[in-house]
Amino acid sequence: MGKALTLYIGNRNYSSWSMRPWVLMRQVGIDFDEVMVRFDSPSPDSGFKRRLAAVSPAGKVPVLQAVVDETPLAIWDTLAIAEFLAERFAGLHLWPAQPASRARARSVTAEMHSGFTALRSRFGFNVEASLPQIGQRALVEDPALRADVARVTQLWSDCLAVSGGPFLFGGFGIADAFYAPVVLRFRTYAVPLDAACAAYARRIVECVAVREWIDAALAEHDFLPFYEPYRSAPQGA
Ligand SMILES: N[C@@H](CCC(=O)N[C@@H](CS)C(=O)NCC(=O)O)C(=O)O
Repeated sequence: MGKALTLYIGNRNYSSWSMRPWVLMRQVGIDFDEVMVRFDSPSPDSGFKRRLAAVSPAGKVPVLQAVVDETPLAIWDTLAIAEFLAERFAGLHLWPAQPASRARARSVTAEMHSGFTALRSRFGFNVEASLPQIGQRALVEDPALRADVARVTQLWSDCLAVSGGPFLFGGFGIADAFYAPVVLRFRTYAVPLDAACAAYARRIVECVAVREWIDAALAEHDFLPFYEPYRSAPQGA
């Protein structure tokens, strides 16, 4: 029998948004089925779009299929999915229990969800790739990218100083899941980090769920040129 929750995701190597709810649920022990809808082309009538149209009108991953009041419901967009999970699994404290911490956690999560456009466009999500030279050049060339990186690291440092760690608000929660793909971007493009941020990035990569995501991404061996502005072939090919 299927599980009560089904998460639709894209290719692990390329889909940073899919990674967020997947890692969140896996890391805190929420049981779910997974369906991968593989990206095949950027075109509006791609196989990806056609398959996803049957699940969600937004045509993007991730989508969480749930049953609410005995009725099947598709919840799309990472923030809506995170909020739904926080309500349904209130005992897991996916948001911090204390109101001021919760407001801060919501702020940094929303900041990730709606911002950091330079970081997202210059440092495309690519788990398998190692692009230190591209990373260095982009940081030298692009002040908006430098500002995004500085803001992320300042935010991590501030949260860790207040909470005492090991994660942004103490235990692993929604805010950490939202920044986990940023940790992997920093790895791909070898962004230099101070000791506190490097230690946080290491703790994220050592999370069982993040490790699983990385291992599965490496096993995909997909190469989709429209997601690869910096390479014409995978490393070692
Ligand atoms: N705001 C959305 C963004 C979702 C998103 O952009 N998903 C990408 C994959 S990471 C996607 O489905 N792209 C395929 C497309 O737009 O055709 C969220 O938070 O879930």
